[in-house]
Amino acid sequence: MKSGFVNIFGKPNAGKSTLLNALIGEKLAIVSHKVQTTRHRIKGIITEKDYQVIISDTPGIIESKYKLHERMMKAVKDALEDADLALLLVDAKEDPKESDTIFTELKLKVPAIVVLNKIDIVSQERIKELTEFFTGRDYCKKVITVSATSGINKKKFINSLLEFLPEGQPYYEGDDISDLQTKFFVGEMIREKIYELAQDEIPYQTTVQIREYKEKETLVKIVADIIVQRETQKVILIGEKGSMVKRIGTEARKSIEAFIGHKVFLELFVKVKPHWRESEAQLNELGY
Ligand SMILES: Nc1nc2c(ncn2[C@@H]2O[C@H](COP(=O)(O)OP(=O)(O)OP(=O)(O)O)[C@@H](O)[C@H]2O)c(=O)[nH]1
Ligand SMILES: [Mg+2]
Repeated sequence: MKSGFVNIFGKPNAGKSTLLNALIGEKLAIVSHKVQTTRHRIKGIITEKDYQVIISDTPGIIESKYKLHERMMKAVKDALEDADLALLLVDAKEDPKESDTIFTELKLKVPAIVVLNKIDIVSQERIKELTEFFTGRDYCKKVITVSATSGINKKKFINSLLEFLPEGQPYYEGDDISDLQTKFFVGEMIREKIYELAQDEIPYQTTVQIREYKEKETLVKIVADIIVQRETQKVILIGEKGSMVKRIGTEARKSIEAFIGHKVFLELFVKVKPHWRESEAQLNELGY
């Protein structure tokens, strides 16, 4: 059988997480209109009779400003190392030169497919122009065009990857669709609502730590800390009479219930940990 790692790379906001979700058919990775949403490598596993494809979403490639960024770029580097095939995702609305520079600097040792995304919001002319731009680049074996939000023909997409994957044994047994635990996804779903509801810099200064995850008879009880860097951010995230954290909690609970298929009781606390993004010890403890 064909078996291998197909890892997605690209600038922040290109739609990497949206593409992973579309291919797996489950919401594994959180998505937002803000940049730098994804902070970890997230694997989705597709197992069929004659192939196993492990698709990885990665953080958008950026210059590191904080230790947190360094951890994010380490996730990208790890994914570069074990890839059998790279999917280089491009936002069709954006200037292709920036992506081209990034892809060249990756110095890929494996074949790569350039995937032009968001073709639903550009003209045919533009798609043609971009296809020509990337065709013939050293790193590019072929160009595929998609709209990750408008539905992808999964079978056709996966089939176009298989020719680049080696013959081998499956890496994962059973019918799991990811290697990560439910707890991770729960934290991410809370973080997604913060990206949706909090303004400006706050999402970037925030992380989530799950303190308790208990399966009871009728529901799952989850206690989580929303961690920020400053007292002022804590005040904003709590909101007037707790309105903000309540809204985050309600929205996140709905996503979590849909994901685990169980009723959930979710309790959120907002805590300050100054400079958590800069501390190796805290980043370790917070799962980065
Ligand atoms: N119109 C349109 N929007 C899209 C498409 N794919 C993704 N988006 C939107 O683009 C934004 C970014 O999507 P993400 O999947 O979070 O992007 P990402 O590459 O994972 O971003 P980071 O995690 O920050 O690196 C979201 O608002 C998506 O809804 C598409 O095909 N068409
Ligand atoms: Mg993402």
